[in-house]
Amino acid sequence: MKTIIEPFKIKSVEPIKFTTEEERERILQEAGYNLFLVKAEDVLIDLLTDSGTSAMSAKQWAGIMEGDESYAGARSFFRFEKITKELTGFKYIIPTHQGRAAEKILFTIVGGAGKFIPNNTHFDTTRANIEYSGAEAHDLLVPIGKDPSARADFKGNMDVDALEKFINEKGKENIPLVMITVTNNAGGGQPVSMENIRATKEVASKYGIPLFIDACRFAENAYFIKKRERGYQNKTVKEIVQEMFSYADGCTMSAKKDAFVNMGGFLALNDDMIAQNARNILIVTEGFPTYGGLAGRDLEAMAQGLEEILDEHYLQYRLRSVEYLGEKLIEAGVPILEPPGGHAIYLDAKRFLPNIPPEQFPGQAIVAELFKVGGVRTVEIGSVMFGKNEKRTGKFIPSTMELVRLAIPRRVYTQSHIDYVVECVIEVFNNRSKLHGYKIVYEAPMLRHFTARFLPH
Ligand code: PM9
Repeated sequence: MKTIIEPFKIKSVEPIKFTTEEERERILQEAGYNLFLVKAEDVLIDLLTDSGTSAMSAKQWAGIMEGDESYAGARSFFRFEKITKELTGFKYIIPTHQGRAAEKILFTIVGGAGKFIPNNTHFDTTRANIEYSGAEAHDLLVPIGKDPSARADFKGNMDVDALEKFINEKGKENIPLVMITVTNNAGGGQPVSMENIRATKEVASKYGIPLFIDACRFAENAYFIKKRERGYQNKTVKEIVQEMFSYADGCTMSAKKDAFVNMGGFLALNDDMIAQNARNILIVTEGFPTYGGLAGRDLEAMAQGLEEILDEHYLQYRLRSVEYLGEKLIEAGVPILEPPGGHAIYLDAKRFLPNIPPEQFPGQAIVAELFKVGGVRTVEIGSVMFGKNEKRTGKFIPSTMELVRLAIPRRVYTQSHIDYVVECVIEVFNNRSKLHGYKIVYEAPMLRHFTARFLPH
C-alpha cells in the first residue's frame, strides 16, 4: 500500500517563531512552569490541544463570508440545524459557543445536589460543570482502559456491569442521565464500540434513564468502528455516525474538535421539557436560540465542517498520522498509552519517570522539559488535572493515570513537524534521569490546571 497522504494542499501559511533553549527556560520560569500561561507566539509546535486549533478549509472560510448575521432565524442557523439533525437525528438542536456551555446548560437543568452522573470518563469541563451544579460525576471505564500498556480495540468502553451496579446502588431516580464520551479523551483518545454504546443504552433504558453522548470526536470514533468492529467495514462513516446517535437521547458537542471550527458547539436532544428549559437558559446566558453565543459566520463554518469531517480519506489520514507519531515513539522505547488514540498520543509518565511520585507530578516534569528542549507545548492529563487533596484529611488522591498528551491539531502540521516532535520526545526520554518533580504554589478552586503555578521540587 502507498503512503497515506494529507488529502488537501496548503493555500495559506502562518510563520512559527524559533527561540533558543535559554529563552525558553526564562519563558517557563515566568509562566510558573504552566504551559497554559505561555504566550502562543513563544511556542514552536503547539500540541496543547486539538480544540479550536484546526485549519479551516477554503469552503469554511467562504462560509465565513456567507454567514447570515440576522439576530433571529438566520439562514446559517437553518443550514447548521439541517446537517446536525441529519447526523444525530435529535429533535432539538441548540447552538452554544462551545462544549462546556452546552454542559453548563444541561447540568443546570438535570444536575444538582443528590444527583449522580456516570460516564466512561468525564472530561475535566464536564466533571467541573456537574460538580458545580452540586451533583457527583463518576467514571465507569472498562478495567482494560486504565492500563496504559494493554492493547485492545475499544479501550474507551463503558463498564456496563459496573454501570448497572452503580444504578442499583445510587437509585435510578438520582441518575438523570448516563453519559458516554466518544472518543474517551481523558482516557487516551480511545474509541467506544458500537456494541458498547448499544449495551450502555440497553442498561440505561432498563431503568428509564436517558443516554447522552459527549460527541466532540464522534467522527474519529466512527472511523475506529469502521476499521475495528465486525460488520461495519462496508458501512459509510455517515451511516456509522447515525447509528451511534440513534442509541442516544441527546448529546453535548464541542464543535472545536470534529467540526474543524475555532469556536462553536451545541446541545441536541429529544426531550421537550429539557429543550424548552435549555432554550430559556440559553437566552439568558448565550443568546437567542438561533445563534446561541455564535455569529452567523460561525454557524456556517460549523455546518460546513460537519460535512467535511465525514470524508473518509481525511479520517484515514487523521488516524494514520496520529498512529505514525505513536509508532515512532514506541520504536524508540518511549512508553506511551497504547494503542495510539484518535486525536493524540499520550506519554505514560508513570513508566517514563518511575522515580518521580504522582504528588510531584511526573507528567508536568515532561511537559516542562519538552518545551525547554524543543519549544513543543503539550498538556499534562494526570494528577495536576485530576488529582486532588481530600477535603477532610488533606490526603493527596492521585489521578488513575499520569499522562502527557500530544494533541494533534487537525490539518495543521506536516510529517516533518511530527518527526521533529519525535526527536524532542526522544531527547527528553534519553535525559530522563536528570528530570525532577514539581510542586504547586498556586491553584484555583476548580479546573486548577489552567492557571496553577509550579516550582521545581
Ligand atoms: N477538550 C481538550 O483540549 C479543550 C479544553 S482543555 C484544554 O481536549 C470533551 C471530551 C472534551 C472537551 C474539551 C469538552 C469541552 C467536552 N468534552 O472546550 O468547552 O475534550 O468546547 O469542550 C479540550 P469546550
